[in-house]
Amino acid sequence: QAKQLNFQERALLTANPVAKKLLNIMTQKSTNLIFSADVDSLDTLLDLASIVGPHICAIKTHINTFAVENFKLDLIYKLRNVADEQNFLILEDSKFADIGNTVYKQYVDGYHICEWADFVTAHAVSGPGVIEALVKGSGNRDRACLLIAQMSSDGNLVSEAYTNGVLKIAEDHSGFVAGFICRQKLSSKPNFIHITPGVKLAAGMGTLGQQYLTPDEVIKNRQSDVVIVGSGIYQAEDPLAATIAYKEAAFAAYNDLL
Ligand code: BMP
Repeated sequence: QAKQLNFQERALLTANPVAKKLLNIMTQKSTNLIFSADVDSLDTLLDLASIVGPHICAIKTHINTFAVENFKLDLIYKLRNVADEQNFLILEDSKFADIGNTVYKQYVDGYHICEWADFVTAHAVSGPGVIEALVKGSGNRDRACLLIAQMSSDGNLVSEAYTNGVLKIAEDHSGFVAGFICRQKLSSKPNFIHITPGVKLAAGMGTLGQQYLTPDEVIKNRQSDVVIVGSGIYQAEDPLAATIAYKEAAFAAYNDLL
């Protein structure tokens, strides 16, 4: 098997500042684990972030899932501080999918995502205008997006041709696209980071159509770079112990490939 470039080597080949930061953090902290903090409140999210922070390279949020009644946006700026102190990035999983003009408003005005999220997810279904909107909304901040190239849910409509179209758009906008949300390695270009949700230590079917793969399957067999774990951590009896278990499993699988 040909020698793979490690994260540190790939950071040197990456122009996007967020992709570079992520690759460097993964090297420094020995972790290719993103925690998907799909909890009920921003207070709980902040508590968990402080506990698992040393073991993750990024936290993934869904800012529009918190009940509006007691929503306080200032808490997300506290998360920004924790992220800076503990050296992890914030990935807001907005899955932008509209025309550029609407995406610009969602990114800049709605929840001020451009201010606090290092990177965001986007569908490419509407074409490259979504990326152009995010570039415009980012201004001179260090920002990036991940394109959703494949999905983990049962019966999803993503075809091979669609995935190939997403790759083409990413290549045409590689200054801003840091990589992909995907089920396996899709591109041999070292600057693109492959990030995979739908991960649990026990593979199988989850609730509402979610399909789980193990960290070993995702990183070693499918050669993705990073795993995203949500309920495997926040539903665990001991979220810190679970975080460490996922971190060690995913990083050992990465080391096995080198
Ligand atoms: P969990 O590990 O609890 O199944 O959470 C997975 C997370 O990843 C969720 O936040 C979900 O929105 C996200 N996700 C996914 O599960 N599959 C995809 O294809 C894309 C996602 O962003």
